[in-house]
Amino acid sequence: MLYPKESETREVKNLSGVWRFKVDRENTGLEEAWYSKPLEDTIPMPVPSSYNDVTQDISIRDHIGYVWYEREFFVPSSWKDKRIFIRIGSASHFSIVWINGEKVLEHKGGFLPFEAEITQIVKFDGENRLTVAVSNILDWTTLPPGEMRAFNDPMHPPGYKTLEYYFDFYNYSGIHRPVYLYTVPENYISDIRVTTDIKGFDGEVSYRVEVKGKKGNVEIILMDKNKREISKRYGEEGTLTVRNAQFWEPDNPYLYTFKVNLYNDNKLEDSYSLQTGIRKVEIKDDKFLLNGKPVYFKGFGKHEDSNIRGKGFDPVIVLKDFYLLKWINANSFRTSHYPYAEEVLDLADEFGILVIDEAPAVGMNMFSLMSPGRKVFSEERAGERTLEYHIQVMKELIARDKNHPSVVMWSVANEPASQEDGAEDYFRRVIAATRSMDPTRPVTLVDCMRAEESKTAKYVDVICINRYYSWYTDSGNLDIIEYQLEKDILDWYARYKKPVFLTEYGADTIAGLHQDPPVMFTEEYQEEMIKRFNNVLDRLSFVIGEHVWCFADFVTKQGIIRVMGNRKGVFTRERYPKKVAFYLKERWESKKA
Ligand code: GCB
Repeated sequence: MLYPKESETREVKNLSGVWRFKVDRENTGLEEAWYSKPLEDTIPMPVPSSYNDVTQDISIRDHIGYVWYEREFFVPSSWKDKRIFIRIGSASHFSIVWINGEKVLEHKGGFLPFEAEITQIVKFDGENRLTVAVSNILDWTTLPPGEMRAFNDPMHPPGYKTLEYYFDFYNYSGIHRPVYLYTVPENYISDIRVTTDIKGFDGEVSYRVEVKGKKGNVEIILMDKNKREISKRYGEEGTLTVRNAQFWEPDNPYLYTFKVNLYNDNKLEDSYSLQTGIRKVEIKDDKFLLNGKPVYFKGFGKHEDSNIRGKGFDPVIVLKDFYLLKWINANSFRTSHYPYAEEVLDLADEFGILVIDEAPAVGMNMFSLMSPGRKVFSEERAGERTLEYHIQVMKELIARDKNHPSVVMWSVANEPASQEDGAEDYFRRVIAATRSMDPTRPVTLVDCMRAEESKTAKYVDVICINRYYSWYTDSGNLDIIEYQLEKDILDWYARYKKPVFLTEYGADTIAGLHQDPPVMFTEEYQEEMIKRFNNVLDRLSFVIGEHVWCFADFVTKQGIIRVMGNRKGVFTRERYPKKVAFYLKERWESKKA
């Protein structure tokens, strides 16, 4: 799936801005066909943004079910001989789209784009009405999963219901990423897949172009950073060799431009360009190799989360995060716990940040931990339908992100109940499907169980584990960390003989709280805890990375173990550094890349 981009043959119209918005309080909008005429009693709402924190109305913030968005747009007459698409970057979690009252699209999944061709539906002689209904309800056929809980007890009024979910971030909802209208010509380039390899000093750029309509003649032009042509080739499939190539890596994120031209009857019909980095990733002898050299991952698990906007895409906060990553000498992050905006990955390519790209499969464990005996990976919960959908999500994720040099590994899930028998077959199949869709990148699953319990570790390329010694267990006892962590990691390695990556460790820390000797929630405790963890990592040569949890404080659902959200950020939610940030900056400056 190609990102909408302008070119000699394509136009893009960004529909972001202030839309009309209405909460479907009784969830009757579909039945009453609200899409058939302009919405009544609306309020203004920004797109993209989560809607939850924008108004002062608690019933909007906490609404469960559909909300409706609407705006008008015009289609220029110059678009008459073009194909026209509408594309929504993401909306959480289930969306239906109408144009002039006609349904054009339905999509399940809150973190990936969806689009439809609307050439035959749009009007050129007047306003077009765009209506989008978005539901935030989760169930066992969505990722992440969740469930509606009905209370049939005397202490709750009749009909009282909540949406339960078992992941640790707030279920922000709404249209979260930009909405575009764009054009392509009658016959057009519908997809491009670029893979790269390294042969000595040379780079190999292999590609496959898909064309919809008349095939014509496909021309490929590879250009250097200064847009100078360095290679040219014809055909829908092939390989270009770049002599003495510049390889993409964090210290030199060199991007080439890969331009595709489609000619029909000797006339340029379509043109699309993307950025590509020549690089190779592989796992060899306990090491993660980038361009043949071992990489040590330094960085964070993150969230798309900021005040007021929630999960809404905002280039200001996104850029701030990249400058902070560079400032602290990080070289990587994980898109915990869902795919991030495509614009984020473009910037990761440009900034030279390695990305572990994670599926929205999170919250598939607490359920069984909280209610022993009840299984997640069973037919009534994460069964065959969830599995099929999970594979579909991996397909959509790979379709979207396959060409990013920054994406170096897929993570199929965060902390599923890997100890359950049912998890084995489930993840064996998800991982096998992922590998077959993209054989060029390693695949992992982020585990929180013990080495001997995990039934899924044998299928992954890298053992990724999350650990909270001295926090959730042996709370306050910093001295226990090194003993427990070392034993634990050695056990993983002894059993699986695979590189180990500590993908989460950290402590809730309220910026401004200080005490010495350190106690929990102070800035000193966070720093000391992370130092002790790092002592162990430094002793074990098969450890390939450390991602502190979390990059910044973020909002969670309310509950007694969260004080205005999860405070394990190395930066506050406003992106101010806590004490530990200065320690990490120094450590990562000298730590081998
Ligand atoms: C975890 C989860 C993450 C939580 C974190 C915590 O293991 O992967 O989503 O936020 O722990 O702080 O509890």
